[in-house]
Amino acid sequence: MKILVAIPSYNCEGQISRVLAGFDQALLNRVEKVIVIDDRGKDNTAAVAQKTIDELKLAPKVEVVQNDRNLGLGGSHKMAFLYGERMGADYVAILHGDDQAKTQELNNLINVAEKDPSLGAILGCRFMKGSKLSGYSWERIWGNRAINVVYSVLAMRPSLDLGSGLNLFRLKDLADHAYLGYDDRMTFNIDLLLGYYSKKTPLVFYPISWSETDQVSNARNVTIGKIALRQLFRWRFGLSRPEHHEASEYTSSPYKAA
Ligand SMILES: Nc1nc2c(ncn2[C@@H]2O[C@H](COP(=O)(O)OP(=O)(O)OP(=O)(O)O)[C@@H](O)[C@H]2O)c(=O)[nH]1
Ligand SMILES: [Mg+2]
Repeated sequence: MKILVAIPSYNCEGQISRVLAGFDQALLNRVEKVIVIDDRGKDNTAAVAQKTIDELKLAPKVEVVQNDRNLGLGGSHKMAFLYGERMGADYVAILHGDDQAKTQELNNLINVAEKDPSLGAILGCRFMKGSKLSGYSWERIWGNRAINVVYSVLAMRPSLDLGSGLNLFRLKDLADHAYLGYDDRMTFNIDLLLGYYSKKTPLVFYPISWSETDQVSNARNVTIGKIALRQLFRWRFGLSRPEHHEASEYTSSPYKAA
């Protein structure tokens, strides 16, 4: 089981060290490679990540790459999936660079994939039995829960989280590159989930911890909520409109410290 861990990071200089400190030798032994993806934010995420890698002696398994332009959260997923494909990985794990998830809980998702290799995705879930939320506003909790109910009813499948910051994806189920047509911004995971539903890809939700401490929130909840409902209704009535994108748009380069 060859796993690439990708850490999409945009203005995460204050959190990325904590995320990287979560990679102990035992976890590193379970993965092939870890890339911190600096998505061209305005801060020193890449330099701070590189300094942490040097201090914790995480190289060569852990390295920093910079997207060749700001690709967005969705675009960063696409870049990571293509990167994983090129290196012959079986799975890509996505871990947000803002330390809202717990790096060590990646072990739990890998355990599930090892137990059941037929699963196409193991999705970290913030809103189920066993999930641990801290510092997360009740508006966001109930806003997410409400949309999850609407999704579960219309998709007729339990939809317990539309996109957390800790997930494990099997590349075999993504070989059709349908994801290239998905949103490049904050609702990529929603398009991906609906795509899995269309393809009847076996997937599970797994409880994770999720915290809000010193992160700068970029997510515009109401806007994302509206897009989530619009995407669901388009999907339900067969009116989904994939965007036209080429794989060549999603490239990155190894980070070179100045
Ligand atoms: N906002 C934003 N985030 C990006 C971008 N590229 C990568 N990311 C990363 O995508 C992840 C999710 O973005 P967040 O803004 O934290 O969104 P969120 O976690 O859904 O919302 P919060 O709970 O407010 O943090 C973070 O790790 C970001 O660093 C980008 O272009 N814009
Ligand atoms: Mg976040």
